[in-house]
Amino acid sequence: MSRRRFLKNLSLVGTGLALHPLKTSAQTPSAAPALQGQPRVISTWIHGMEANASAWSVLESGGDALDAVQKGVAVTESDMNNRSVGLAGRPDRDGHVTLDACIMDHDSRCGAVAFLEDIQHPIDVARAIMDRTPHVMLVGEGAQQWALENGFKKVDFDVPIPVVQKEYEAWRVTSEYKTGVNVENHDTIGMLALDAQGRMAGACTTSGMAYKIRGRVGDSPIIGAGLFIDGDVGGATATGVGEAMIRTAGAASVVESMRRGASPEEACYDIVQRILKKHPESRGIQVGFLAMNMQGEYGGYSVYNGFNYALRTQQNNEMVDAKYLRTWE
Ligand code: SD4
Repeated sequence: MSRRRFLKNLSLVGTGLALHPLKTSAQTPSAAPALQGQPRVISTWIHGMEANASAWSVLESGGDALDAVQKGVAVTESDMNNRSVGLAGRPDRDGHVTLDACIMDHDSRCGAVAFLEDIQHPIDVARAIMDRTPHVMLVGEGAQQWALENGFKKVDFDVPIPVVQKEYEAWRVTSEYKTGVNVENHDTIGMLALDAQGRMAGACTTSGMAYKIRGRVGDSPIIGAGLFIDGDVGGATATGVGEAMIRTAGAASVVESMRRGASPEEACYDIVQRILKKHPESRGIQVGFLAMNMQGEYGGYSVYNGFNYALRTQQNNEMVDAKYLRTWE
């Protein structure tokens, strides 16, 4: 099975290269260490270290993975230096910061909020929608109205924050819009946690692509695109250009690959391959996936180099470089 998958994947790499003669550094997936029976948490990018620390405080005291991921990503939402998660993020092209988030557990319970303004913790709103409504997702004005009726408050500082407003005004001079994700704007946080009782949960939160069209919603609040958990199999989350994840039901596809026997890293590799196949003009499009199965194996894979994730277990507290297909030119 493993060898067949590997050969099949290699032939896809070949096809991709023939169509798109980009510089490639395709790396072969390998099995991550299994850590059965112990809690663990992984999350996207360097800010994941701090977010994991908060999630870990829940996990190490025997807490619920769902509480852990909510508490973990809320740290990044509060970070006033983060330009693509939370209210210190960059605005849309009309100057409004709009937030997207979702949360999901091993029982397929989930909540999501999109196009939300002026509320500091969209992940808490997503959790509240999950816990207190018969729905999965609320958006925009209606989401804000529901949140205010349910105990959330609007922040009392200026949004965009002054430094971001200044940058935005400079951007407006040219108003050049690129959907790229690069070293300056790759900060969405996606987190997956497995607790000591073997329950898995995930969370994803973002202010989305900088200077997007007003009303644009990416993958991050969409169950199945930016995040998916199935308690029989495992979970996956994504970062990068959200349109690519939505077009391929990215996170759900990763979970389905694991269901068919792929390791987490192989499953992430599969979806990265599929995205390239479906996106002939994929030059400069970065996407990165993280996955974990119910046995505690984990892995990641991205289109371009540079994607990394934070790992916290009883033994580890470190950044891991994901494998990738291509290097930036
Ligand atoms: C989006 N996926 O809104 C998000 C952006 C992102 O790292 O992940 N940036 O498309």
